[in-house]
Amino acid sequence: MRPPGGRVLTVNPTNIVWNTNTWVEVGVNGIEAGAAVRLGLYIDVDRDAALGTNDRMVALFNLVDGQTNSLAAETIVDDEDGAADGAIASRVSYFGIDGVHHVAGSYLWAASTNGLRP
Ligand SMILES: [Ca+2]
Ligand SMILES: [Ca+2]
Repeated sequence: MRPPGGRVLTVNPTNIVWNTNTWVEVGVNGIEAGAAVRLGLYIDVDRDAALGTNDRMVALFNLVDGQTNSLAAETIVDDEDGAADGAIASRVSYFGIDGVHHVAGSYLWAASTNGLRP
């Protein structure tokens, strides 16, 4: 049974300077307990702050509510809370300023339980 309030995707922080080394927390709430979620990061090519057909995916994470990674690696994106509780608390490493996540630009996060785009 889906909790009341609907699905919510949260991102913190929502803006970083290109040379910042940090974690970006991405949360998905209001899903079925134990649900699989596809979490995508898109470059907002037309910079309209909305996911459209011109925007391109640059990262995709397949997550399951309640599953952490078997390697116990901090940098592998998973459900940090480890509980099948209808919420995924993930975090993405933005450490290492030569990484692709540090390319200056506008990005969008999207989450879906049944496909790449919500
Ligand atoms: Ca767009
Ligand atoms: Ca969870």
